[in-house]
Amino acid sequence: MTDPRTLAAPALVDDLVAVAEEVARRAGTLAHEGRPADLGVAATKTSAVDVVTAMDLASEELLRSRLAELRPDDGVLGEEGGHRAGTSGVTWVVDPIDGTVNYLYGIPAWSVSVAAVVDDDAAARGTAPSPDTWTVLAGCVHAPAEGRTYTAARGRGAHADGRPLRLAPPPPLELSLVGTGFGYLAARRRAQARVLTELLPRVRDIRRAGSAALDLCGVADGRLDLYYERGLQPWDMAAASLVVLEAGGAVRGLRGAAAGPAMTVAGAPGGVDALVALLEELGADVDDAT
Ligand code: LIP
Repeated sequence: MTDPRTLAAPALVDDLVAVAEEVARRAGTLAHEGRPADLGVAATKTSAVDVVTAMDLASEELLRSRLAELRPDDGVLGEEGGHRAGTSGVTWVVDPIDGTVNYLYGIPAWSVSVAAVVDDDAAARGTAPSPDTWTVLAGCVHAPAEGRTYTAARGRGAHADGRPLRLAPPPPLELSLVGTGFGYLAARRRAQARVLTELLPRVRDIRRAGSAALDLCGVADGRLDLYYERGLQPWDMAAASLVVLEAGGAVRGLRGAAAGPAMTVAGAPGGVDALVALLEELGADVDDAT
């Protein structure tokens, strides 16, 4: 049994966040400085618009090899390479390029996301760690093209380029700037568009930046008041969810569930309560049939 309290000991989480930042910066430098002028789509996943570039693959390969050097007994769960279990109780959850479409189009809003988690339930099941049962111990979201780096260690606070982050009290929903994102499948996007149509008149405005990790970090540093998205993968949200929590925010799902693929809502606690209630009323955690 991995006691998160032991693994969350200050000395360990400080070590883990230092490793997270070191490897995220290395992969970010590779992707930012090594981006080829003729970058194209190397492969697609769930649809023709769910793309992978050669740099996604190269970034994850670098993350995995450096983590193996620094933390050889830990597991890894990555967007492109899947899950490899470890023996230490710690698993690294990595997104080599979050915001791949932005990266492909030369839009700077993309990031490398690296988190260290423990998840005894998943280990007992022999499965990859999951947002509904994991404890995130440390994380880094590094956005080299935007010149921003977010870090968080459990119980040790969240920082943006070394500056401590603390959420302000939330504005009322009608004065809130709300971030969101959309899936890659038409049936989901149709349902998401309907929810957006109902939500837009009831908030200050909407922003769709294209990187969940940077959207979540935007909540922590005040560039957004709230964020919601249906369909996030564990690697999209692992590190940035800790940044929000350590900045005093809340990260939740709907109907009492933990944040995860069904729905992720983030912001100051009172603001999250109001948005969750509205998203539940709108049935925002359901897709169209086809
Ligand atoms: C992206 C997310 C974004 C979402 C996109 C995509 P990827 O992750 O960060 O919030 O709206 O559809 O899932 O695929 O670029 O790693």
